[in-house]
Amino acid sequence: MIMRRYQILTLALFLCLGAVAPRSLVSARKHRLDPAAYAPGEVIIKLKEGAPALSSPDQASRIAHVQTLANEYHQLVSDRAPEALFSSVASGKVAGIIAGRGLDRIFVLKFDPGADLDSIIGKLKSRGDVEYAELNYRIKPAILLPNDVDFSSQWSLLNEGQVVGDFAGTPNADIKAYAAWDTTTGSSNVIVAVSDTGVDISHPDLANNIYTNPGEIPGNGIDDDMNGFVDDVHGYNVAEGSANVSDIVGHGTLMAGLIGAEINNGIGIAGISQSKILPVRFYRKTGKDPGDFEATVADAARSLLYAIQAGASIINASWRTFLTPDEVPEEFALALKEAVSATNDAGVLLVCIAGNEGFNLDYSKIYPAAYHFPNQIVVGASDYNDEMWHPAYTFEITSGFGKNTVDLAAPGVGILSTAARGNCGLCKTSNDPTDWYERADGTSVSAALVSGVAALVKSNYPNDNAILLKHRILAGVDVLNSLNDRLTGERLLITGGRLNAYGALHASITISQPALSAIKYKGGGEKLYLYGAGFEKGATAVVGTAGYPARPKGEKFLARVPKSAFPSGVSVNIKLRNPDGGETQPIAFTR
Ligand SMILES: [Ca+2]
Ligand SMILES: [Ca+2]
Ligand SMILES: [Ca+2]
Repeated sequence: MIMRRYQILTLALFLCLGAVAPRSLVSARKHRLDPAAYAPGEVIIKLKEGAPALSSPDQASRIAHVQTLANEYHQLVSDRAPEALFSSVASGKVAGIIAGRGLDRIFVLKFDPGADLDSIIGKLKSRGDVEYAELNYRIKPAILLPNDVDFSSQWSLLNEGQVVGDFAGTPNADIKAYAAWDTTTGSSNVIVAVSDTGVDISHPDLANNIYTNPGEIPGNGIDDDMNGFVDDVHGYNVAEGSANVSDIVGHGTLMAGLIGAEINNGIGIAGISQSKILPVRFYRKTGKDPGDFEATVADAARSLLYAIQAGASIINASWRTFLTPDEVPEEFALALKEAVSATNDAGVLLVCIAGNEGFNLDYSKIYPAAYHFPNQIVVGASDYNDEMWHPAYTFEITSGFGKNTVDLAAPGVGILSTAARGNCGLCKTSNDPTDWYERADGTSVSAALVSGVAALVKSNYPNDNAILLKHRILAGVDVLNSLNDRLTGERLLITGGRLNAYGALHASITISQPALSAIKYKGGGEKLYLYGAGFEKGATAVVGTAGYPARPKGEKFLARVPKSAFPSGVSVNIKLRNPDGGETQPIAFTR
């Protein structure tokens, strides 16, 4: 007995140290990055507004200018020209957001892989025309641990206490999907982007629920709908600029099945919402081996922008930056942060993972989870007993957590989903369709379940913006003591709860009700003034479908909005959105 108590105390001390230590390590180690954490020879720069390199109107000469700029510091390798973060000229809401955030001023410079990037970045930062310069960090999908345990049902959707692996589950430790489906099984008008390693779009349990771009003719080499992407019929491959969204790892196909595998088709599994899956692949293959693939922050940022452009309401982002928390520099991955802020501007829900390393995200920052934009929802993994995902017989936790950072938990252990077919890490080579499924563990899985529930909620409340969807999901959770720290009883999650699909559909939420009485636009200064009542700090001016940060200026709020958001003679709806998701009625405005 005494021995046992001693062990528990030791563990408790260890856990405390684990929670506190990373802060000091951040400053001590910030310059000793693992070379695997960033793309060799690549630097992301954002130029300041009015930088001479931007003066040329066409993209090719801008790129040439940027190359000249880079050449001042290092001889570029000739076959690796700089790339604009967004090479194509997008239209509609993305154009407004890109201009508003200055995302069109971001470029990826390509130096010799052996170049001293620290020194180059230092010099670039000291220039008057450079807003920031940083490494192009790598991204990884949350490691999935394929789980061969054979059990017959999808316990996460309905848990009747069945045996899961070596353990009996707890009845009702599930997300109440069956109850939710009495209300809705999801609308095909809702698009969920799977920002990932690709999706096997011909999988028989997915094919009918894959998004089809109505304006694009496949395979003719023409951008028929003029959205800036050639032949993007079923999503897009932003890493390679092609229509090939096939899954090179198998991760994205698992996510797609959890969100939207076809229900009642007599095969396989039931996805949560019968909505449309938009594959956005941002990983590229780097060799023939199934493990040869990679992606960077620039690729991930492009995937988020493509998803907005294509009209997604929800983006499943089951990936994180490659760094370990003790390597996180203070000003880290600003280009990714700006792309995430663009998803917030666009009012798209971004579902993020808490990671599979047991980090306390309040201290150990992984991204995009730790950015804290209002449209982000951060998900940890729970098990079939409604405890945080943990190894058997220990007090450790495998799931990321954080009572100020991680919103909720969702099932993430032994979850069955669709497997991609072919030669890739998690792919199936069998010809038997009943084999085209796989069990997996991880916060990736948990995030996908939240994305599926978000799609159900959006189907039921089509006018909800991302923040309201998030409110409903968080208000609907089952708050459970079993999710708290098993030693101290302390909360590990913001809500202290596990996802509940039925709860999300039926929760009542209270939001602010701001009122817009007038607007004024001064095109010369790109200033939009909003007058009214009930505006709150952190509000967004929504122009058409694009959002721009609005700040208090005396009694009114001011947003900087480019003239391009107001095409001359065209009526545009303007409203204000508070950080809690409450929106004013729109005012129609014609410049
Ligand atoms: Ca197109
Ligand atoms: Ca085409
Ligand atoms: Ca099915």
